[in-house]
Amino acid sequence: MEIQLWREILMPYDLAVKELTFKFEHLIYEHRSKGLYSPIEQVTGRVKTISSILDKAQKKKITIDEIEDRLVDIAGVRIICQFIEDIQRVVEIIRKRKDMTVISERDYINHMKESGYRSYHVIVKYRVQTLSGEREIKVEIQIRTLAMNFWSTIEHSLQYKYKKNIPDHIREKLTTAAEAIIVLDNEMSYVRSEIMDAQNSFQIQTNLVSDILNTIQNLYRLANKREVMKIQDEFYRIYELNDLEQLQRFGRELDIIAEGYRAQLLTQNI
Ligand code: 0O2
Repeated sequence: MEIQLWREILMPYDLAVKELTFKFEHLIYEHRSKGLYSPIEQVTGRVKTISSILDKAQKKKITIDEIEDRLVDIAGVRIICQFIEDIQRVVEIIRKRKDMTVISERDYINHMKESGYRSYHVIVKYRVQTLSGEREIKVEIQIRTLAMNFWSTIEHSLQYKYKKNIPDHIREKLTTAAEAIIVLDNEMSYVRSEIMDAQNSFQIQTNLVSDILNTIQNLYRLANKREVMKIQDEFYRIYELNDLEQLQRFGRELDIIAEGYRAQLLTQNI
């Protein structure tokens, strides 16, 4: 098949990967802007290269005509979570979504592959709109922890280096490392609530500081400059105390002050 034709075939897959990557990234944004812990830490996506598609088709004895139907990972999205518990939360989110339909799931976390590979795979159908109309694309979503991703990235590079024939002594090391990853993920689960609390309060503080700075900036247009500078100095003083409760109280008081100035301006304009 001509390269140009391949490019055309892969175009809707590229669109599906871009749209889904954006949508999952937006979920991170939504969680964080509400001061909530996001079960998704990072999202990446890729369209399989033509040579990798042909290699896989050859290995699985799939003819060129059958490729789009039978290769389910031409479009791939990878979702990285911090903790093993987050993976099921992400799977639930995917199952509930109206813009994609789950076709199948594979749990390589509870059923680790012989290689030591662990990840949760969900194959979904996803519709994209292209110049030639609507297309339904299969996308493989791989969901794994940061630690699982570390292992599989290294192992994938070694598979590539050794053309899938990784020497035994390296295989053994990879098996030991895979076991260490299981221990690491379990250990991290124990401290999950501690870490989540710390991250949540950090996110709440970040959002709060950004709101306070916006309000102060707006006050410069409404109020006397000297008074706003006094408010600003008070903000710096409280910020340095590193006490979220005091910062929240300051934020509430500032809102009342800003509201007062806005009301004053309205009465002046009547
Ligand atoms: P690439 O280069 O990542 O695209 P099957 O349906 O069982 O006949 P298939 O279709 O390979 O076989 O499905 P499977 O086993 O679920 O694998 C799908 C993808 O998961 C692979 O795609 C890899 O991305 C990843 N994967 C599966 N097993 C391993 C493993 O042992 N090590 C690593 N690092 N990744 C794995 P590709 O096309 O093999 O590779």
